[in-house]
Amino acid sequence: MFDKKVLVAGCGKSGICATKLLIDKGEKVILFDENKKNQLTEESVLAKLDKIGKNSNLSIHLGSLSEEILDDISVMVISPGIPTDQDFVLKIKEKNIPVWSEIELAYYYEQGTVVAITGTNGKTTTTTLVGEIMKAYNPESYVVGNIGIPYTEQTVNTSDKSVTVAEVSSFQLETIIDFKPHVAAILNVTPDHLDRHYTFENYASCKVDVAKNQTSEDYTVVNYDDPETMKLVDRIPGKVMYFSRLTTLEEGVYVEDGDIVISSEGTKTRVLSLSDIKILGNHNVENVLAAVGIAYCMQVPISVIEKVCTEFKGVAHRIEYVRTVNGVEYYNDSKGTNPDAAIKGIQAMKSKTYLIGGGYDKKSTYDEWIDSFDGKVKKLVLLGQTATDIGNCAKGKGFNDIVYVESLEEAIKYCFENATSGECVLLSPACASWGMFDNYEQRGDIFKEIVNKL
Ligand code: UMA
Repeated sequence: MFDKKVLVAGCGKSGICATKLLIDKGEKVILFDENKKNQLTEESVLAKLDKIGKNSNLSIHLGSLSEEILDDISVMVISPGIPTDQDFVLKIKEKNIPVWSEIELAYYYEQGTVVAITGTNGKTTTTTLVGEIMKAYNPESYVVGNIGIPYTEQTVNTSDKSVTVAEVSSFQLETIIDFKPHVAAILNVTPDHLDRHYTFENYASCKVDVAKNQTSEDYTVVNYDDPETMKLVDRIPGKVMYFSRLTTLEEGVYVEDGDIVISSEGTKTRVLSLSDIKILGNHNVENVLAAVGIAYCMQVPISVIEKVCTEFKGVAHRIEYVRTVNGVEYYNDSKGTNPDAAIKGIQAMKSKTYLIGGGYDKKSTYDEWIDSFDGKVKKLVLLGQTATDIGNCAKGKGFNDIVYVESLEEAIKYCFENATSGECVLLSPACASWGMFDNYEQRGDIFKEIVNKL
């Protein structure tokens, strides 16, 4: 038990599940939200807490935090979307009140073994695939985290036999303290979320912190082909297991003669053939290689890994085929929330493409994304806060086939009226959805809904 109350910051998914967990554990909770963008009321928050309802161990504060509350707090559990330099967070830190990530709280109560997967891109696909592999081997496996299911949601279900497979973001890792996955993975690191972390170094540092509490008994699976990830390896205290799509490794998971193989302590084992993988693109080969490495470190039999990797069909919102209308293929890549992810989206297209992009401004640079158009993008249809910046960047590079629109609906309408048979329409915005949508899932769902009505 904590001596005093626990302050939970944020009434999104994370804060609500953290509160439920704490109340379940008999703690006294103050649930707080600055409530700047959404219009929360005490009633709407209570409704989100469903069974807990009005509870003598719970009080809800919306708007601003009063100083006297801070004298009665043991720890603050922070939701990932709240920047750690927000005024009220700085005040808490000044008072020497520890700030815990929501994943730290889950870990505090959790039992069983933890697998944590981070990286700029591929997290969701790899986490889903590892989750499927683990479930096939150990039915007591849970998939949680940035993937959309708060880590604290499953904590009460864990036992010493369970495995938790967590997708973890830099936002979540920024405030971990003792969080220690037995197997971690860093898939790749390219610039993202610079509006929050300010520098690439700070961002990369959050990523490698996934391994900071590991001992020599633990493993981190690392992308040998990604120079920025390789720069972080010295900071990993556990064993490192490499994976590579491009190089033959003495130890690790790699591709040889079209097969994925594991080389470990002098033994080489074939796992599956690349031609058996159903998910498209080189980036997905990397995701499978990482998943194989993680599962191997978790001592899952090769036959189970092979079977699940062969059957895996991918995840929603990631280069997801929606429908063909008048010979035009529509793809939803709403999860292309940064330029690097969006490059993978374009690379996967097989013909001339109407590309719908733009959204929330994370202070990304778009040069490499536009360079990757490589004659494949026929029209760039832009919307959202970043539309002008992207448009200017594209024009600076001599790409002038640009259309500006006000809404996703208008973007799809334009593509529908102009794309001709054999061409593709791809929603792959290179930007977060915030400002126009709640999250990338909502943006992708709305895209699919409109396309399905065409
Ligand atoms: N809030 C404040 N002050 C602030 C900012 C927010 O009070 O300065 C309040 C808001 O009013 C709101 C609440 O905090 O009520 C929202 O908290 P949140 O943004 O952490 O949202 P959650 O619903 O808890 O969702 C979070 C993750 N969101 C973010 O990291 C922004 C979800 O990741 C994650 O799926 C979920 O926890 C469960 O773990 C989404 C995401 O966009 C998918 N992640 C980023 C990404 O993938 O690039 C990192």
